[in-house]
Amino acid sequence: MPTLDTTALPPESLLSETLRDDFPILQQTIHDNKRLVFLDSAASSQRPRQVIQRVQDLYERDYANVHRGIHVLSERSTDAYELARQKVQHFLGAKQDHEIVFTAGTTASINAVARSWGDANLSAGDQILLTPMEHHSNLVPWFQLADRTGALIRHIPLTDDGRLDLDRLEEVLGERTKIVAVTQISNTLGTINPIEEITQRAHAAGAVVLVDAAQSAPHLAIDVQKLGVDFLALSGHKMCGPTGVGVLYGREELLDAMPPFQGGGSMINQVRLDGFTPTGLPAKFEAGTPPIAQAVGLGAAIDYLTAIGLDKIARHEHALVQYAYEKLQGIEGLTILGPSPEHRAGVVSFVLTEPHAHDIAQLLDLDGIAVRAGHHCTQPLHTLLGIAASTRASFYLYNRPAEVDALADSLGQVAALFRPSGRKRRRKEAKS
Ligand code: C6P
Repeated sequence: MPTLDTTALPPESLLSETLRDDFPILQQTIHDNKRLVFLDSAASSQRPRQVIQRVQDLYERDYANVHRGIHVLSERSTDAYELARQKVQHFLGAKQDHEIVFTAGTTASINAVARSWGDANLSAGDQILLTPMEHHSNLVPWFQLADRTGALIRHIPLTDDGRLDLDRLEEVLGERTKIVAVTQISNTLGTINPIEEITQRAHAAGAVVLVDAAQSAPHLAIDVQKLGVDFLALSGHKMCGPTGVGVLYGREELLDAMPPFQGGGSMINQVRLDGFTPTGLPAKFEAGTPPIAQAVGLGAAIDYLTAIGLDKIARHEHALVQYAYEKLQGIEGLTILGPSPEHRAGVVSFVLTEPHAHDIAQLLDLDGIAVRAGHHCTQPLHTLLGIAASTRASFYLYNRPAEVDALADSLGQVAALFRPSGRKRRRKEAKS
């Protein structure tokens, strides 16, 4: 029998029970009438009716290309698109709306900075400071930049429990460090990193700071001015918004000095037969037709999240994670990756002695539970931890304590099935 921690009590839900009704996709059953338990929001969240409806309304009433036509629909569409930019500005606490650039997502935003700011500011021997817990999107663009410029990659070491070891920051942060690129929340360990402290120390050393907010913007209140960050990247699809849209926030003076990273329509002031002059912010960085409906949908997602309150969402998820941590720890053979709940957000990755992460995910799926398995695009971190893969449950505002119970029950059964006694039973069942 699984050894579950039966003493852990479910937290009282801090969010309204009816909020879950906003998400039509969560109302279904799968695999012979099993209620869908969606614990894969770190990969991509679900979206509420309010967001779906807003995008549909735009397409049905107001849609046209933006900043181009002198006609009613183009004006309405442009107003909706620019209003979305202002919503992002307020959501992030940015000083100016033109510090908000719409991109295709976090990956696109980080690549843009590495290409545009990086190529203009780095040369051989300069240093790029990263961390071992970064997503590949916050590693590979910097490796490519290092290849182009001869810059060197450094890493902030980790503590044994999966936090950044800032006591050792001075070992890797020096006068040749040009940029510190760090995630605010690890998509694998769930660790919440102290961005304000990192930014202060990086600035004191003369480096700029880019924050990967793919996993934090959906879950906690962000104020870029208070944090002091220079660049910040996020994805709409992880925060109840549509796919295909993301944000690059950059401080005005940095964005102003950067060359455009793509050329085409909209980003020019004047084009001649032999050249061009770029226009100002933010259009300089939005070449071509932008993700109009997606940006408007992201604006609706921001309205939705702020009406509930990011602090309330963060507290709700923290209570779920605390509960999941207590319950899963009671499963024999299960190891949770990363720090204790007080240092983590709504992500719980784990390994079982047996079976492999992919098999665990498949067995959970048969019980209606959606989790992610693999290296979660953090291969260097998994290598550092000495594992090839892990299974990850991630929580969002629509998850409930009963879903943690379902996860723990199902996992307990998977673990029991693969213990030596369970294996004997499986062999017997296979023979009969
Ligand atoms: N992580 C996950 O399952 P895009 O794909 O551009 O929207 O986001 C990339 C990205 C960047 N940084 C972090 C910390 C992330 O978690 C992600 C996306 C997903 O963990 C898909 S791999």
